[in-house]
Amino acid sequence: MLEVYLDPCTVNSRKVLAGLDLLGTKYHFNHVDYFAGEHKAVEYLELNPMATVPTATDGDCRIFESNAILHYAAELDNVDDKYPKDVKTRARVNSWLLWEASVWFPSCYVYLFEYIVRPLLQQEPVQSNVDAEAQKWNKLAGFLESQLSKTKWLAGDELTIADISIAASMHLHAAQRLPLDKYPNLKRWMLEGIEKLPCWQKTQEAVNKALLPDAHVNGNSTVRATFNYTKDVDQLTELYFYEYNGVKNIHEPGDSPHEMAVTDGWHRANTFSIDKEGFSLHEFKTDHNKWEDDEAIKSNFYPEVVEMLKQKTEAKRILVFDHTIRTNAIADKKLTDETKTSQRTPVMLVHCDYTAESGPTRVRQLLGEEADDLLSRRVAFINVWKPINVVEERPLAMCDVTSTTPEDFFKLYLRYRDRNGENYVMRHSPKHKWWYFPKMTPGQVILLKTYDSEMDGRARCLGHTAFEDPTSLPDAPTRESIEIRTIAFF
Ligand SMILES: N[C@@H](CCC(=O)N[C@@H](CS)C(=O)NCC(=O)O)C(=O)O
Repeated sequence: MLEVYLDPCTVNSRKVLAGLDLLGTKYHFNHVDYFAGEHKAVEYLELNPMATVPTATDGDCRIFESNAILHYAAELDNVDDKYPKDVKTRARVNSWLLWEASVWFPSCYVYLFEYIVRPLLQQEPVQSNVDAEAQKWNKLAGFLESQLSKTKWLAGDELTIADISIAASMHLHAAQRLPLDKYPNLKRWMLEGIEKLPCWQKTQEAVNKALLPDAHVNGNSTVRATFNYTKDVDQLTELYFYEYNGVKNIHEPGDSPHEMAVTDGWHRANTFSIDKEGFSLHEFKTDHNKWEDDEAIKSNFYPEVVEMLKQKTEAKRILVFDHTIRTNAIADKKLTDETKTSQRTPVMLVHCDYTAESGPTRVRQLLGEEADDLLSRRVAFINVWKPINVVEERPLAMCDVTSTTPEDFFKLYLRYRDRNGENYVMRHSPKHKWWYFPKMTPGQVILLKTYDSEMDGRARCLGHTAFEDPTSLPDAPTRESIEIRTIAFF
């Protein structure tokens, strides 16, 4: 069986999926998550050291070029019409396939990158890059136009894999802003030929979902909910974790509730990064299921978290130092109850777990003599948030760091009987952009950056909170989740 390794939203992967469908080839699909960088992971590099998708294998045969995968499949299944054996027709098909890989794909990719990839990365398109490519792209499009003014498909009057190959590079032609109106035959071939093919239509949805976020943001994907910000008053903001009768007029956090829009992040789930937005979402499977057993969590689950984080962050060392299980089964317990247990109710307060001071302090508390050396290099605190059941109520929301400024954060002093701590709470700003992942499953985790020593413009501090989702059903099962606190040393 042919094994294919690819991400259906990328140009050359889509080419292979649509092409294999057209050829009727059976294959086994292996998802390589491009936006999560899985094509750069060690296991994938063993398969394809060029770190590009797609790759295919058949037994000991490895094929690392998308067009070669289609050649192979056509030969394997002896599909004579889509990759004709007739020498002259085959030469025409091969010419287009080689032309596609060497000049057409690189030229169309400039448009794809500037108008689709950059906006996904929240960057402005660099128009001068498109302008510099335009003359070449128009020359290439003119060549296609001339062929398609003579024949229905590229290699003649029959559809071949050459058509799928050439179409893949321009698969998002509208969003790529390719000037097709100037090329009526090319446009006719694409809109009335390619886009009507079942193999093409079947492969469209994955592309739209990953690359055209706005096409999927509909009225239902943004809800309005109350977020508990804190008023910045002329007084310290404090939270006592014990009954301290001697203190009067304490300014407690969470006294500035605001209704905010919170957007479903699933349509671009693969694109969030802990260094940019301050959080990221990943698939993460574990066999561990003894969530009531703290010792088992430490001995079985912590090591899996360490491995996953090493892979996702490229940190040299990961220290997992505690965890909290959140469940409403203990909802009657006040947030400030004195308790040694690791079980708490979801926190309904916009906050970030560390401040610029408390991050390094925590490293010193936990690592003693090693701390000075470790703190001389980059250190980041990353929380790993994992549902234990499907999240049907009180989801976690993240305040996109690109919508915040350092001035939005101020200190909350945490008063314990035997020590003081501090974290950040946030003042409200209408500029804040909130994200959440409704119905997130136990097979997924969110990484939250709660401190970073690096001050080069990357995300340092992520405001987050649980919130009451107004769309949750009244009888929705209680949300249960685990949050693991870690430090990454670089
Ligand atoms: N000529 C190769 C090109 C493969 C290629 O460049 N794939 C892109 C995705 S469409 C990729 O994996 N790029 C790697 C990267 O962006 O890091 C083929 O046709 O398979």
